[in-house]
Amino acid sequence: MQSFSAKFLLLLLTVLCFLKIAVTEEGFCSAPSIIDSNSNGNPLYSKVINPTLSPSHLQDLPGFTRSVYRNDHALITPESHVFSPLPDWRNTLGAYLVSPAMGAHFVMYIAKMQESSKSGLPPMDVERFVFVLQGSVTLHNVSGIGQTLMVDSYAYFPPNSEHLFESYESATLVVFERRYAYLENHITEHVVGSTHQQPLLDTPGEASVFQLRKLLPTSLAYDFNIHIMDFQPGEFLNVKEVHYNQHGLLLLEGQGIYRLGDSWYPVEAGDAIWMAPFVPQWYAALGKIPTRYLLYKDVNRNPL
Ligand code: UGY
Ligand code: MN
Repeated sequence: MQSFSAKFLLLLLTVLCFLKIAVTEEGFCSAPSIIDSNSNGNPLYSKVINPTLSPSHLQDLPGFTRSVYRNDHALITPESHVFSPLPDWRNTLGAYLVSPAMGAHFVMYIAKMQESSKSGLPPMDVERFVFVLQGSVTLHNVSGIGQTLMVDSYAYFPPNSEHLFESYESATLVVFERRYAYLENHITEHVVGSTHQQPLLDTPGEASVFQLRKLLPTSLAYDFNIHIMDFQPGEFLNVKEVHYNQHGLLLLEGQGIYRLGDSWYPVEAGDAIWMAPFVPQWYAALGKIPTRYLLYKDVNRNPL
C-alpha cells in the first residue's frame, strides 16, 4: 500500500513537472532554452533584451549576480543592468555597460527606445555604431528620407554627421561610441547593413573553428570594427589571445565559458564583457545551441 502511494506521488510529481515546463521556464523543472525567430527566421535575441529571463533559476536569489568588475576586464550580466534616461534622447532609457571610467576608450550601452522615442546626437568628433536587438527603428538621413532597421541591422555614423532614429513602438539597440582617431587623407562613410548580408571571412590561425563576419569596411579610415562571431557547441578559440586591442562584447545567443585573465566565467546570451588591452582571453561554446557574439575591436591605428 505504502509503495503504491509512493509510486502515485512520483507519477504526480512527474506530470506536474512536465506541465510546469509547458507553462513557464521558471522553477526547478527548467525547460531547454528556446531561441525565438521572427517571420524572416532572424533571431530575436530575447535573452539580451529581457533581463528577467536570465538566468531564470537564479534571478530571485537575494544579492546574487554573476557580474564582476576587475582592473582588466568586466562581466556585466543582465540582472545588474541599471537604466536611466539617456541625455539628449527622447523617451529612451540607457544602461552603460562599458565606459572610460573603466579604462576603456569607448562606450557601449543598451538603449531602450520606448513609444514615440528619438535618438540624440553623440558629442563632437565622436563616431557611433548602432545594432538593433529588438523591434525596429526608422533612420532619417539629412534629406529626411526614412529607412527601417530591423533586428540584426546596423548603422555607422562618422563623427559630426547628422542623423536621427525614431521608434514608434519600442526598440532595443546596442550602441558603441568612440572619439574618432583621425588619420590624414582618410574619412569614414555612413554605413547601413544587415548581418546576414555580410560574407563569411577567413580566420587565419583559427583553422576555421568559428564563423566570422565584419560589419564595417576594413579600410584604414575606420579605427574600429564590429565582428559577429558564430561558434557551434564544442567549438573554441584556437588562439589563447593576448593583444593590444580593446574589446566590448555582447553575447547574442548561446552559452559557454569565457576565460578573462586568470578567471573562467560561465556566460550566456545577454552577458556583456569588457576586455582591456592584453587581457588573456579565450572562449569555448557549450550547451546545445550555437553561440553568436558581437565584438567591438579597435583596429588600424598605431598604438603609440
Ligand atoms: O579578433 C579578436 O580579437 C577576437 N577573436 N577576440 C575574441 O573573440 N575575444
Ligand atoms: Mn580578441
